[in-house]
Amino acid sequence: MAAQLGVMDLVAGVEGVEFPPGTGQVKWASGIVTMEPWITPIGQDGPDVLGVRSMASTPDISQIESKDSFVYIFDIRDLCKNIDDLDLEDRTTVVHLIKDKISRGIPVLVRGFPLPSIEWDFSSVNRMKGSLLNPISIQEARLRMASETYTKSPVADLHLELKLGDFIAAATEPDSEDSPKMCGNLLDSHSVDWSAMPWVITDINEQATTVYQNRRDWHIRLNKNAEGKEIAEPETFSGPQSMHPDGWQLQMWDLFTHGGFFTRIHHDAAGAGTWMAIRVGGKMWNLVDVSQQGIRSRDRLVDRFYHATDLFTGTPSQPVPHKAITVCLQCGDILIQPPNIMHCVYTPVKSIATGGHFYMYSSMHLTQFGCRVDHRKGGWTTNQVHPGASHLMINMALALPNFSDKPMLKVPFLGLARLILDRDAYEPSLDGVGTARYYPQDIQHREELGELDKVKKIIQAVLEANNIPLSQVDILLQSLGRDYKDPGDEQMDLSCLRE
Ligand SMILES: O=C(O)CCC(=O)C(=O)O
Ligand SMILES: [Fe+2]
Repeated sequence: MAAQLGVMDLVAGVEGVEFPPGTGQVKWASGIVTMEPWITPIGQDGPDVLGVRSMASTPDISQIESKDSFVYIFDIRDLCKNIDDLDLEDRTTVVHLIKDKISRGIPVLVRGFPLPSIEWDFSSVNRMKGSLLNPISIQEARLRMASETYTKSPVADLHLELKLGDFIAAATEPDSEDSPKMCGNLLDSHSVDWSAMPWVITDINEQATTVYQNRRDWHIRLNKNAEGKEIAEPETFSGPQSMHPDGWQLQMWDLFTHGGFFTRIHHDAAGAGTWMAIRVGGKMWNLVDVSQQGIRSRDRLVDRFYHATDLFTGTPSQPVPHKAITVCLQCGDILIQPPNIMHCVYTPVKSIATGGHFYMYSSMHLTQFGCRVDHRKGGWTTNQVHPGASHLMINMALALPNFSDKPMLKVPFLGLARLILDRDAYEPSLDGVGTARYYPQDIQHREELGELDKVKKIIQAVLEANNIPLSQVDILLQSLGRDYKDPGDEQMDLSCLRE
């Protein structure tokens, strides 16, 4: 695929190879032409085709003046003297800029950021993932079409199990009666090779920093014997020692996607920020900024996120005030999404992307709202549950004394306070699938409970030192920021945590 002068050819050589002969094409607002999704009901345009045509008609980022855009774009080479030998001053400037935008709910597109090159072939994927025989579970477009009617009914299973190598081969296998072609997406296969973690991301992974800072703590609640007496346990290990694997796996993963796969509109789960870098191929990425205009209540805003799930589906929806923009992501691009940004994605050629989730103190008000959306409507608005996420948030609160010498914004702090103090109000809803249940003896559960005792004290001490009564936290959180995305500029004084 050529990526010259910003014009990508996304159709050359794919018909009859990645796409069955006769697949239609669609022209996007930027002029880029791609193949349409080829999984459709016989003789009609299916929901994926309608969704992609609707995406294609939204303005392209290149057509919007930067002052009118809700996405912030820069080329890394314009902000750094030498990207091959980066100095701390440039690194600090860039990271500060990204954190500032993300904390305001503004997606950032970094261009010109080279990552180690890989290919969609057996040897490259074998090196990345260690085996082509490993079983994987993919989302498959034909199964989804069969299971989902794009009405608000529960989604039946759209997953298919196969070997990684067979999935890689299937991208270019022809459609035949004996073996129908598949169109799949392997999401969130956590990264083994971390060499492609961009430094702009390492420096915003604050959840990882805090797990390090808490390495000497021990807060595990002790088990009790039959008489209710605590059973002593040696503090053999210190620090968070029972992290759910998801807590580190969510940090970096690889996405392998067949040409023609459409991911419908969603926001990423657990109030996480997300980064995404293209390694092979490209993606048409539609960012949707749901507006709070005209409403004050956060619950009504949650309803807007719910109704926004009808956008780009070909199904009429309740009107949802929003802005939408298309970005054609290609190699060298890193898209960094704040929590809550809704997006739908079309992959017009076989692609590999590396990405991950992150949490930052300065965007905790966005995380708090995102978790609230998941709690009320998660079964519709998102495609994931992150069982490791709440322990990461607890770790961020636990590490607060380490930040008592740095500025801490008030609105994001209040977001974190709510997540900790009123945890049940933020449990993700799985719409009938059931919620995560732990055995009380489970070390992970006992550690979270012990840590919660501690972090509640930390949060309450800070609130008290800043003269904020508990009853005011939610009220302040909703009214201090003009928009739910606004972190404000008021600071919280953490000096009471110095000792
Ligand atoms: O690439 C895709 O199809 C979807 C990616 C995405 O939105 C996600 O991983 O959350
Ligand atoms: Fe997503």
